[in-house]
This record gives sequence, C-alpha cells and structure tokens, in this order.
Amino acid sequence: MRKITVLKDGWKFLKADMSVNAAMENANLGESVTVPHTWNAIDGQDGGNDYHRGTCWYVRELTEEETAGEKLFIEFAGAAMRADVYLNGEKLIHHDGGYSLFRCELTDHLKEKNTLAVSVNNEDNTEVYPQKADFTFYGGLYREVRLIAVPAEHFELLKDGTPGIKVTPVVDLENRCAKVTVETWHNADSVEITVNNETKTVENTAEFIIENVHLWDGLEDPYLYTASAKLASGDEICARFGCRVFACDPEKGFFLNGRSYPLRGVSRHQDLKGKGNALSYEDHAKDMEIIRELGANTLRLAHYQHAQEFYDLCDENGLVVWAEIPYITMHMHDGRENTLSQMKELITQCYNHPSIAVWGLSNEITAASAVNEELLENHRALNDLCHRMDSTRLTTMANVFMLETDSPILEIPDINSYNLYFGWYLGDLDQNDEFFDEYHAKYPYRVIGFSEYGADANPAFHSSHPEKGDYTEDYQALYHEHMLKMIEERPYLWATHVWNLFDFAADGRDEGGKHGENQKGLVTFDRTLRKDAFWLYKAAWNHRDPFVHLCGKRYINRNEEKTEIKVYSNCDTVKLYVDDVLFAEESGKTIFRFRVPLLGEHMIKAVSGEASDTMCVRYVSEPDESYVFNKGTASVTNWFDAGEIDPAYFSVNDTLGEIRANPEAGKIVDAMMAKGASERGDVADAVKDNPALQRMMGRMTLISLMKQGGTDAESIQQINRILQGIRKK
Ligand code: GCB
Repeated sequence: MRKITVLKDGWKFLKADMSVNAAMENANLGESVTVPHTWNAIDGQDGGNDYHRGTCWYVRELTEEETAGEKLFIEFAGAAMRADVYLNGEKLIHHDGGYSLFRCELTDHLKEKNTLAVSVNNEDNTEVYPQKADFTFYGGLYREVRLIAVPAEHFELLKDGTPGIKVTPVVDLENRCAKVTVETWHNADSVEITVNNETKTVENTAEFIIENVHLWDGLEDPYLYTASAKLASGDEICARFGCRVFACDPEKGFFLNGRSYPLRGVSRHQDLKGKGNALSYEDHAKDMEIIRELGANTLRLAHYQHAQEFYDLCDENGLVVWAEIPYITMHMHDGRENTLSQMKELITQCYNHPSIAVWGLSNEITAASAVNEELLENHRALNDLCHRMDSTRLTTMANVFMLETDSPILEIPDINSYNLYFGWYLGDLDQNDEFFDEYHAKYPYRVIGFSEYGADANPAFHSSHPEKGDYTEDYQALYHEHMLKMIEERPYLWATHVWNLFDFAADGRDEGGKHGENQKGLVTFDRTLRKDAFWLYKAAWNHRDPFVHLCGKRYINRNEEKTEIKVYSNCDTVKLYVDDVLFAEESGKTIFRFRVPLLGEHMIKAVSGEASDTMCVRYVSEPDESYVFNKGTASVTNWFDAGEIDPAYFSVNDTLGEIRANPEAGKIVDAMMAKGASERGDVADAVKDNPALQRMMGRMTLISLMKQGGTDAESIQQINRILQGIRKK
C-alpha cells in the first residue's frame, strides 16, 4: 500500500531571501497560503517588467500522521524555477527547472517534530532555462506538493521523477494487435504486472500481446488501457497507455493509425488571469472543454513541461500533443546540462501518455543566438537523448522565421516546423504561403509544419478597414481567415498550431491597450470571451455542434451607410434577418458575408436550422473613437486609401524588391534607409548580415517596413510623393 498526502494547507510563505534557520524561525510571521501558489499571480501579469523575482520561502510543519509510514518521500510537481528542500534545517535536494516533477526521500531525516522549508527562486541566471522569452517566469510552488509513504520494498521514486513504470505499445495495424512492453523499476525480487486482464510475474519487464486491439484513435475514440504493477510488499502503481501509430509523410502530412489525419490546432500556456500558473484541476479541465469546443485535434503545449493532469486530459480527449522543454530564444553557454536534464525529466515523466507524438528540442533558439558548433552540438545531444530514451516518437523543433532554410540545424530533428508572423509583426499575409511553397519545392523530402502563427487582438477595438497592427478583433479574424485557407490548401503541413488559444501573461509587454499580456489568444486570458477568430476555427474544425456566429458583436456603432455582416458557421446555409425581416440567404462553407444598409439601429439575426445568433448594430454620424487603439496608424491608413495612388508610378505600396529593381527609385529608398541605419546601427547590422532577412524585406511593401520602423505619417507621405514622380517601366 502506498499512501499519498497532498500538502495543500498549512503553508507559511515568506517573500524574502534569508537563511533556512531564519525562515523556520520567522515562519509564523509569514503569510498563510495554500499550495499550488505563485507569488506572481498579480504582479506577473500587470506589465512593466517589475514583477517580483528572487528567492522566497515556503515553510510547513509535518504532522505525525503525515509522516507515518516505512519510507517517506516528498514530491514537488513543479517548483519554479530553482528549489532547495530542507527538512529540520538540513538540505536534502536542489532542483533546477521550474516545470518538471522531482522527489526526495525524507525517511532518514525525520525527527519527532518535523519542519519542511523550501526556498524557491525565479531570478535571472545563466544556467537554467528559460531566461529570455515572451512569457512571465512565475515563481512559486505552483503545482501540488505530496508526501508518498511506501513500504521498504517499493517502486523507484527518485530517478528523474520517474513514475516507476514505462509502457511501450507497438501496434501492428495489419493484424490488429499490439505488443506491449512494460518495464518497472523497484528494489524487490519480482513484480506482478497486469495488462488487459493478463498477469505475469517477472523480475522487471514483461511483454503482452493484445489481440483485436482497441486503438487510441484521436478525438473520435481515445481508448485507454491500464498497466498495473504490484510488489509483494503491497506497493502498487499503474499507468494508462494507448495503442496507436503516428507517422509523418513529407507530401501527405500526418497519419494516425494508418489514415491521413492532418493535425490542426492551437498552442497553450499554463496560466490564467488572477491565478498565474497555479492552476487547479478544474482550471485545466475547463481549458480542455474549450479546446474540445473549438474542435482542435492537436495541441502544442508550449514552452515547457505542462502539468501531468493536463497530459492526462489530452490522453482522455484524444488530442495529439507536441511536448517541449523551455530551451528558448537564446542559447546559453552554461545551460547545456540543464537542457539535457529537463529533457530527461520530460521524457521520463511523460513517456506513457499516448497523446504525445513529438518531443520539441527548442523554440526559436536562433532568434538571439548564432548557429555555431556549440548550438548544433547541444541540439544533437538533445536529439540523441530523445532517441535513446524513446524509440517510438519523433523529434522536432520550432524555428524562427529568419532562420535560413538551408541551416544545418534543420537537419538535426526528425521533422521540422517554422514559426511565422508575416501579416502581423512584419510583411504581408501572402508571404506565409510563399514561404511554405518555396520550402516545400526546395525540400520535397522534408517534413515541415507550422508551429506558430497569430495576431494580437483586444476585443474592445474594431474597424471596418482592419489592418495589421491595429489590434482589432476584426484584423485578427481576417488574418486567421487567410491562414485557415492557406493551411487547408497545404495538406503536406504535418501540424499547424495557432499562437495562442488563450491570451497569456507576458510581463514585458505593454501594448494593444493592455499591460503585461500577449493578446494573440482566440480566447481572453480570463477565458470569458471568445474572440471572433475562435468561431472561425470552430466553424472549420467542429463538425459535431451546428452553430452560427455573428462577427463584430462588440462593434455596435458604425459610421457607414452599408456595413459588412459576417457569419462564421459550420452549417452550409445561413439566413440573415434584419429587424426580423429575411434579408438574404447564403450557401457556402465556414464564412458567410452580407452587405447590409444601415439606417439607424438594427437587430441582426443569423439562422441555420435550430442554430441562431443575434446582435445589434447602429448607424452613427461620427466614428466611435473608443474602438480605435492606435489613432496614429489609423490616420496613415486612411490617407493611403488605394484611389489616391497612381499605379503607373512607384509608391510606398510597392515592395522593397520592386522599388530597388528600378535604379532611380532604388536610390531614393537606399538613401532613406541609410539615414535610418545610421540612427539605429544595431538593427542595420543585423539586417546586413542576414540574407534571409534581406530577402524577406525585399518582399515587404515599403509602407509596412516604414510603419514597423516607426516612421511617422508625414515622412511616409513625403517618400510616397517622390516615388509617385517615377514612372514604372
Ligand atoms: C514567438 C514565440 C512565442 C511568442 C510569440 C509572439 O515566436 O515563440 O513565445 O509569444 O512569438 O507572440 O510574439
């Protein structure tokens, strides 16, 4: 028998660095908290980079009842980012890495009265990842802490946080059977292992054949088996597993159990407004409900190991998962060991989850690091480690857009992926299409995916002429309409993941009308509001629940005589009623557009079968300024309404490449850019030394480049006037 006690209550929290003795002495002055707990639940998401980062202490008395048992271990499901565990003032373990589980044994250190003290640190350092990334590095004991009491003969608990049991199902699809290997680690002579009502007594490892195997078959039928293992002492553990076959083809994309199964889904961070990363099981379960509602069949669990509860939910719900470690943005010379230990823990702890299809080695690691031998070697070491520990899964990585596609780093993982933000941070939407077309044509034998794409939207902001950078809900929707189509036309993409399903805390951000938030979510940080783009994907992916969704519900006051009413639906016909009168009926797929005259205030209703949705729109004689975030950008846009530009002459609407191809026009932009470069030397150097960036810039319109560089409207107009004087050949 093993007894597990969750240490939820009774903790004292001291928000200061001190010695272990001081922490124990001052514990009663500390704040009473329950664990899971983070000290950054509020300051980690209100922006400005000033959230508390340092060492804090958690102290708790352990009662006699809690410490009873032959052998006693303590388990931390997540202590961010570095932790030291003390019992009665004696240090028992140090752990680096904020997202993996670790344990240590208490037995020989127990006294009559026992005080547990844990120091946790989330400060900058040069060894433990992540150090540079677009999310808040919450500190705390933000996942459960448990005591595990076991008999003298028990399953292994210490090594890399192992569950003590490893299940490897290998499926033979043709004969509809599976060979299941169950390995266990323990200090007894033998173990009794049971799978599918068959029990074997072995030293450590047993093999089973399951005939007529019931497959774990994605969203439709995520069937789970259980393997259990028991020692004569009574210690018993079990693991759920699933029998499935994952495969990737460079031309046809992803396969599940031998059939084409394009992975289309979203990424998720583990955090929630007001709670930081200290989520309860209910919070995780609610996230999963939203994912099921959306109809995604894959999740990228970024950028670190998520809670075991969540991988369990993925197993149960049939999501195909990309799991990864926080080796992100910037390679650290002293961080190699930590990448390996985090990967070892991730694979050891998550191996049995049938939902996990790939191990992610790193994310945008070349964003702030050169591709040199040290970086390559670190990736090779990680890749080899994954293959040594797991012969059943593929490795991958998420590359930053400016990484050259012929970089040797792309040859390390089994399959690849790119994060592209054309149409948001830079460039135009079509560049996403072009990128993949070129890549696929150049490397037809390589498997490629789309690991991130997205656009920020604050649902308070609206426009009838949405454009990149305006933070409107409407631009985000348009952006994703383009991307959805782009993806549907490219079935070779093995997986695509929207960045991100939920808005999340990014302490360094202060933009789009919110502090400390990345607003690329399809759903707000508090999970209460589904932005229009959410319904677009739901219309494309959820085929179970018929619905119609009217877009622009929060865009009520409209200064236009005709307005576009857009409906997202998974039905194939939509009727639109204006003030209860049938206005039009349209057949189609996913997106339905109507042009409706605005005379005053109107009730709009969309109907398809049983499904319906309503909203109100109103004609106003002056634009409602409260919908506009960045008035500066908007005025530039208005000025550039297409009609004012003579297409026979050059303009800022041409791409840098087109302009440079003409010597006269090229001279003008080069002079302009040289001036800008002398003012911002570092950026200019980065561009000069990066041919991929240069090529990409060549495909961007001059106006988008100038706007991203922060050029004011007046200067853009001036350059445009000069360019309009040069005739195109
Ligand atoms: C990325 C990063 C992700 C960021 C995202 C963004 O490429 O991988 O961590 O949050 O871009 O929104 O900028």
